Amino acid sequence: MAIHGNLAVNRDRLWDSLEEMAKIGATAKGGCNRQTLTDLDGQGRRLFQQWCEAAGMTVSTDSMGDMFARREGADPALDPVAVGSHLDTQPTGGKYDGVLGVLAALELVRTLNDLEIQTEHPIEIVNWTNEEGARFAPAMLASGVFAGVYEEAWAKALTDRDGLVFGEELRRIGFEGPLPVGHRSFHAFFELHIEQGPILETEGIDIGIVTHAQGLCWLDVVVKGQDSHAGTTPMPRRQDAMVAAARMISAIEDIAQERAPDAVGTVGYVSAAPGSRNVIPGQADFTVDLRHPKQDALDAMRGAFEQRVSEIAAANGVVAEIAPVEAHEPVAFDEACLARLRSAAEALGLSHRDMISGAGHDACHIASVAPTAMIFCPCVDGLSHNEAEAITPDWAAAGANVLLRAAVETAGIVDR
Ligand code: HGY
Ligand code: MN
Ligand code: MN
Repeated sequence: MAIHGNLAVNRDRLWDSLEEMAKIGATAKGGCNRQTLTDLDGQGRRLFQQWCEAAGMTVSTDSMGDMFARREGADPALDPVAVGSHLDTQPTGGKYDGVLGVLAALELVRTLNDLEIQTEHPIEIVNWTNEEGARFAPAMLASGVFAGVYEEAWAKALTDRDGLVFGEELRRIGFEGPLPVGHRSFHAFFELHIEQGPILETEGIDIGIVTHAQGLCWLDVVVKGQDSHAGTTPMPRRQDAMVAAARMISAIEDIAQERAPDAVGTVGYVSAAPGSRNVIPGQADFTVDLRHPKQDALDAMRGAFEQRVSEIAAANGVVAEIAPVEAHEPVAFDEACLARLRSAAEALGLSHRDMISGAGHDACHIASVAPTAMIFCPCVDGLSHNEAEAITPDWAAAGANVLLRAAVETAGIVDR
C-alpha cells in the first residue's frame, strides 16, 4: 500500500516530549546530566516506559538494560523494524544527543496510532544502555554486547571512577531485565541523531544520510615517575610524571594535526597524583580518543602515539603504560536502508547529502547484526557534548518524518 500523503509527525508533540525528558537531569546552563545507570537515568527510563505504554506498546528489557517498546504488526512472526538511540547523556551533555532518536521513534508510533496505520512487521523502539561511555567506558557498551562485540559478564564488571560496578548500578536502578542480550533479529534498524557537527547547518541542508561512521580508538595511559619535593629536587634529577604526560598529550595534538582534515585526537581527562602543589607528581593518568575514517590511517595514528610515548618516557625517566579501552573499525551502513532514507527525504521535499559520522553510535554495532542506517538533522553551530547543544523543532520534525517514512516503508503497511 502506498505511503499516505499526510504521513507526518506532530512537531509540537515531539518537541514537548523532548523538553519534558530534558527536565530530568537539567543543568543550570540548560543542558542535561543524565548519566547512565544513575537515579536520573532510571527516572528518564521510567518516563519513557510510561509514554510507550500509553501509546499501546509493550516494553521489555534485556539483561543489559536495553529497553524494547513493541508495537505489534499484522504478522507477529516477522522480525521487527527497530528504531531508536540512547537516553543517557554526557555529564555536561545537551538535551538532544541520543534523546532525539528515541523520542522521534516514539513520535513515529504515536503518529501511526493517530492515523490508525497497521504495519506488516512489528515496530520496536530501542533505548540502548550506556551509549556515551562517559561513566563506564567503553561507549556504545550495551549495543556492543547485543552485537556480540563484548561479553556481558565483562561489561557488567566495569567500574566507574568511584568504583561503582555497572551490573550493581543496573540492578540498583531496577533495569536489569529478563531478556537475554542479543539473540533477537531486527528486520532493519534506523537511528536518527543530531549531526553533532557543523556541516548540515553551514550548507543549509535538511537531512544527513549517514553512509559510514569513522573508526575510533580509545586508550588509557598511566605515567609513573617519582613523587619528590618541588623545592629541593634539581630539575635534571626529576622523574616528573605530569611533565611527561603533558608532552605525550601534545603529541596527540601533533599526530592529529599532521593528518588533517580527517584525523581527530582528544585527551578529555587527565589526573595527577598525589595532587599537592609542592610535590612533583609521581603519577599522571590520561585518556586518549583517536578517530579517522580510514582504518589504516587510524592504526598509523595509534602507532605514532605509542612511538612518541616510549621516546618521551625514556627522555623523562618515567614509565608509561598504554591500555586499550575501545576500538571500532569504520562502519559502512546498509545500502537498501540508505536508499529508503534518501527516497523518504526526497518524497518530503527535503534537501539531503551523504556524510560520514564523526561520532560513534549504537547503529555502528547494530550494523553488524542487522541492515542498519542513520540520518542526521542539523544542530546549532555543530555543537554537541556541550550544555548549549541546540536544534529547532522544524529540524527535529523533518528528521522524524524521514525516519517515519523509511521505517514504515520497510515495515510495510497493511491495506485497510
Ligand atoms: O563518543 C562518541 O562518539 C559518542 O558520542 N558516544
Ligand atoms: Mn549520541
Ligand atoms: Mn554523545
